[in-house]
Amino acid sequence: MTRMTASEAFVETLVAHGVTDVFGIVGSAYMDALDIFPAAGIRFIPTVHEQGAAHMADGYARVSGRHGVCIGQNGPGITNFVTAIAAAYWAHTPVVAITPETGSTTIGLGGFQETEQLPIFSKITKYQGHVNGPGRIAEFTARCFDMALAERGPTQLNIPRDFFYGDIDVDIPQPRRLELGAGGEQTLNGAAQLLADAKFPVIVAGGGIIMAGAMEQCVALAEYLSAPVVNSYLHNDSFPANHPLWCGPLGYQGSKAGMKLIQQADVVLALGTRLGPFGTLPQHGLDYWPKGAKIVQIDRDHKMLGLVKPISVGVCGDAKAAAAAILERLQNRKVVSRQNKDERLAEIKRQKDAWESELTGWTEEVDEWSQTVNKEDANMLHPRQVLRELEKAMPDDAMVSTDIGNICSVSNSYLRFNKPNSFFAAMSFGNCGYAFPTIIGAKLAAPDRPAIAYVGDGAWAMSMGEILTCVREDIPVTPVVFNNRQWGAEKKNQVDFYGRRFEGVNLENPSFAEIAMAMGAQGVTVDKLQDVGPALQKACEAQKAGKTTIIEIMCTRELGDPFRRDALKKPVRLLEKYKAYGIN
Ligand SMILES: Cc1ncc(C[n+]2csc(CCOP(=O)(O)OP(=O)(O)O)c2C)c(N)n1
Ligand SMILES: [Mg+2]
Repeated sequence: MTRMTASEAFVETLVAHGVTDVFGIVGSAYMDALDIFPAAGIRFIPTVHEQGAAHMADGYARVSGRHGVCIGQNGPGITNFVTAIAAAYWAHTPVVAITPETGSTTIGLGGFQETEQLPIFSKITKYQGHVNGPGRIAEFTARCFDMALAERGPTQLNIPRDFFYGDIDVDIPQPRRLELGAGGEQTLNGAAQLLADAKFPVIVAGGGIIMAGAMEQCVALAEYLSAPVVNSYLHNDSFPANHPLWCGPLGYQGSKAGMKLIQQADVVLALGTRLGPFGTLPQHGLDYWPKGAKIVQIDRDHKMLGLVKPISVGVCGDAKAAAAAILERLQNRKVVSRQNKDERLAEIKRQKDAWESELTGWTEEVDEWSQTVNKEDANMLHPRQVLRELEKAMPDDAMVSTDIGNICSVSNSYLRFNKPNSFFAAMSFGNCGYAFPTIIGAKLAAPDRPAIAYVGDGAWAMSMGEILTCVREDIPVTPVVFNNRQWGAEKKNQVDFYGRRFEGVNLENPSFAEIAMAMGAQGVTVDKLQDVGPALQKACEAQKAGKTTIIEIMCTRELGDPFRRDALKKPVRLLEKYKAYGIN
């Protein structure tokens, strides 16, 4: 045991767990520890808003596989984390949110910056460590770091602010890494048997492949079975897009090829995916989920097995080890799909070719609303054409984050990756304002990779303050802002369901490019299609010189399919005064 102060024990535990970067906003609550960050080799990255700090921690962790760490002032600094921690929860990201709390001796008196901080995060963290005295600060700190990786999600380290002070005798706990296995013998054998008998196996490649580093094993298994592979919703980087078996993402604005192929499956291998309900909703008018197929699901979290879809076999195991174990069981046995692979490969090619040419020809939306506004917005760019140009100009090894919105959602069809840890969408929590701070965190963790965020204009205004973080901290990224002068995704509902009665959806915007320049970044406005690709390439090139460039793209107000048709109903009004509002 070594005698040290509680702050020293806390900081030494961060060091022992490999922490080199912490995002946050300065506060008196933890200043005693912050003071020694530089001497410990920890960089503190001050942000504009604590939500930004927690999103940055998320992006940092998602690209690197290491913890992302954020810290703030007790009370308001900590409540500002909430949305971003909820987003990290549904992205399964190992973020450690350090939440200094009001002093233990005055708790409950309603002093300054006091709120109960544990209940607020109880449903959006995998573990909450509450330090109950200076003597246990290192133990709880270490446990929060271990749990974030073991449970794959954010953890909270709550520290009453007076517990940073005082002398303690302590051994700094070293990281404990959980070693996961492939799963149980019986379920692995059952999975192999179903796959061996399958005539048309299809693999759903989930986020678990990325987190487990299982892409190679997934490719090997897919090749052995000659099985089409679809990405689970918003995990477009779970299987190499340049592989002939890749068929694109399922879910909102996903690949019709992938959907038409999985529709034909008699056995589906859901590898490293919880099969989230939003990700398998009908799309493009296709109710594609193969209800008659046998489903083999592999997830490291047993609570996800069979939760959303009925399954035939559930393997509780690591995606990498499980994929390898199943392949081993398939070798040297009769595998039906190896006999009929030529037909399936031809079908994959047919569906992919058809979808690619449909996408290429799909330059604008053809519904009545879109056609009407497109006449008025004749000097603006069609989002789909913009997205295709961005796709073509995308530099090698790029990392892309996407926000929530109509144009960002349509981008799902145009974002393809050959490497894991490249795509950071807002995932199931779906909060506007996710993409920009997240890519800043990712860039800090992977400074040599081009970093791009796709953001709608509404979401951009919510998050653009973090331009200052890019400029002040020299973290160069490239936000692409789709300026369509509306909260488009929600406007689409008013078009489809509420008789085009527009309430709160139209936006009057300043020049975002000029704002960016006033904040010390570079800004360009693009209103010609031929300028889209070069603007992206130039901005990514500028990242090498440390420059952040905002690319503001002037888009038409046309709108792609809505998020979900199942979630809204046609308006019914019974009272006379609201009668006119009963029309859609
Ligand atoms: C924090 C938050 N507030 C509100 C919403 C509801 N919402 C979903 S999409 C959307 C519109 C997004 O507009 P914009 O960012 O301009 O993108 P566009 O749809 O126009 O492409 C809104 C308000 C949300 N998802 N998150
Ligand atoms: Mg918009």
